[in-house]
Amino acid sequence: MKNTKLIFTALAAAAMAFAVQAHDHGHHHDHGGHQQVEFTGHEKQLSEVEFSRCWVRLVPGGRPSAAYFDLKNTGNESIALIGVRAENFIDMMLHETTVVDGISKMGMVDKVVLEAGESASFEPKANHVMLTAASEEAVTVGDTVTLQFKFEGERVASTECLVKAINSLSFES
Ligand SMILES: [Cu+2]
Repeated sequence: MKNTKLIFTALAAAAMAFAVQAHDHGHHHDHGGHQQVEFTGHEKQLSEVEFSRCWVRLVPGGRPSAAYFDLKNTGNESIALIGVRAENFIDMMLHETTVVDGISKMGMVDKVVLEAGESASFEPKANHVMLTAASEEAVTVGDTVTLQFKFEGERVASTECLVKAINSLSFES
């Protein structure tokens, strides 16, 4: 009986440690069973999309960082962003932040659809790419990293992103 109690205590401690870690980003994590999108390497280039002002807010210590950018569908058909990856980063996910009853929550986004000509901004307190540096040495403030995005229809596009310090608020500041 005593052993059972010990196991429960250990589980509770682990759950709390995760909650504390998630809170460092200022949100609550909800990863409810979503799969990360696979990149096969056989995708075709999507040229009808334009990325700009991409930057990464680098959080040290193996904790999740976030990437922000603007994108525009420059084509005549709708496009759907479904995944992202970058060298030297792990656990990359499309996320959105929503505020419910004054509490900021974060959850996975399956896809972001842009109609022809439409633009979208990934920015603090809204949509963002969650990503974690593969190691303390892998990514440094001032680096330029390439984010590769996957779209429905086996298409990919990429953009260069500036790695900025944890206290940065936007691409410019
Ligand atoms: Cu997030």
